Amino acid sequence: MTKRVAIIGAGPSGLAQLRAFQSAANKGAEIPEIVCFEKQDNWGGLWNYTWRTGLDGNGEPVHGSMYRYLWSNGPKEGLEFADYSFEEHFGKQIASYPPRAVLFDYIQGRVEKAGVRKWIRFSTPIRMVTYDAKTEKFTVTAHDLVKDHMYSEEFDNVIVASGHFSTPNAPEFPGFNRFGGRILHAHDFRDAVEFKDKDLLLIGTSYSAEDIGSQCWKYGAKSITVAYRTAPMGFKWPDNWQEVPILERMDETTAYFKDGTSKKIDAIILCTGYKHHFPFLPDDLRLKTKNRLATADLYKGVSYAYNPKMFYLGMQDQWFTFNMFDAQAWWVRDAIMGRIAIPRETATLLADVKAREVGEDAGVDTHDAIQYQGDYVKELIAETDYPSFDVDGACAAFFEWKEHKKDNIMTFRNKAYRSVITGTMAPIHHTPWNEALEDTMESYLRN
Ligand code: FAD
Ligand code: NA7
Repeated sequence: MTKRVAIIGAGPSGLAQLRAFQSAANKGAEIPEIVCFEKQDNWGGLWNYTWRTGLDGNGEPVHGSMYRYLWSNGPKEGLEFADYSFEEHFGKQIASYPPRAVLFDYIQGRVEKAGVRKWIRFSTPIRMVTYDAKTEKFTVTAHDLVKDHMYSEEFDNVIVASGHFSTPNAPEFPGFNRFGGRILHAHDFRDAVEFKDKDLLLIGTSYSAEDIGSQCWKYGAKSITVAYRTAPMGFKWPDNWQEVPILERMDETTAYFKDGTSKKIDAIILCTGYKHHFPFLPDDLRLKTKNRLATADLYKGVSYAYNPKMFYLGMQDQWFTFNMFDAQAWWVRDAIMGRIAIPRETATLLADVKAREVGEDAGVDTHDAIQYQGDYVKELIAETDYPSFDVDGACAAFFEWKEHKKDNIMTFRNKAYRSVITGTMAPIHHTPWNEALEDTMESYLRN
């Protein structure tokens, strides 16, 4: 009997998995039957933009955390697919920090070419997955939202690719109940124009705070105040931007910070990160991990140590994204197809996890973290037929990017990089990022 494999989610990770199986079939291999379940009505995961927040039209939690005007937060040369270059997709080299719509188009181009849409059941969230040790099968329960019909099917393997930047970590601060302005989490941020002429308070110091703050600054916020728990971001910010120690309390109009200072505020955005959240998984299959490079309990970063027939993609914190998901998907495909053997003993699998944690913890700075994840990508690629590419070249692009951000946080997106896949240099974008208020695909590609 042909093996059956369930993939949960058709974002970049799930699509990498579909492409991995299709590529093996293309080379003449007999592949398992693949069923990908996607709760949204289109593919692309977070890159599939929605104006919605809260619950969607079906009453499901909105997955999307991306906003209008989002441009890639790192150079595209760090995420390029090794089997599908930007030049192949766009017919020319393009600038290095594409807006969301451009990256969505690129992700979509590869899977359209591969012809894998037929494997996806859209508008179908997974409600539950169970495992029967006797039959060694998973039972996957899905909800067809179009027919409003729930059903269960059996699978030999399950691959969870449901992402982990959609369920907010949303702390409460004293006085939030009294504050008269809007309080939202980054997950619900959509359009910076809403905050034009406003005094904004952001809490958190990572990507969301940096980028949402920058968007709001670009589209005319009156001032940006960022409250940090551990340390400020420390970039050279514009004059109307300040970093302050953590918020102690709010009243109707004003924020009071730990250093005794205060500021009148119109709206608060919690840029406090996300939770790994798998409401469709029981205790024995559910990954519990912090957002880190060496995830808990995943052998080789993908195979669940307590049931190695269950896989997770893209659960790491991410410097590398699309090409790392590819490296993982090719490896998982080969494990499922018996080309790679996974050790049987749980202790051996957990020892691998421990070694990865020690490796990550040995790093002292972001340079080490980037190299660590680059080395992980290399490790997986070496074990499959995913086209090898210059991963160290991609690391070098990330190192340069970090320097550009240090030089000027509002101009780093005006820089260009060389593709590690085709060797071509990207053009400098026709308009500096802070002046490019119109960022459709048509306007971005007009180089
Ligand atoms: P997701 O993109 O989250 O896709 C998961 C999919 O699973 C979704 O389609 C979802 O609908 C589906 N799903 C979830 N639950 C279920 C269920 N129960 N049943 C069925 N389907 C389900 N990365 C970059 O490389 N560059 C960037 O500039 C960048 N910017 C980002 C900006 C923001 C605001 C965020 C939040 C992330 C950003 N990322 C960026 C990182 C992002 O995580 C990856 O680019 C990528 O989207 C991860 O892909 P994924 O498939 O693992 O997860
Ligand atoms: P991250 O990278 O997980 O960062 C979360 C930030 O929130 C980080 O600065 C934390 O501060 C801060 N945080 C978390 N909890 C609190 C509380 N209780 N109080 C104050 N500050 C807090 O999430 P992002 O949303 O920025 O980025 C996620 C992805 O989205 C990223 O990969 C990008 O691609 C886009 P800490 O430093 O721990 O003190």
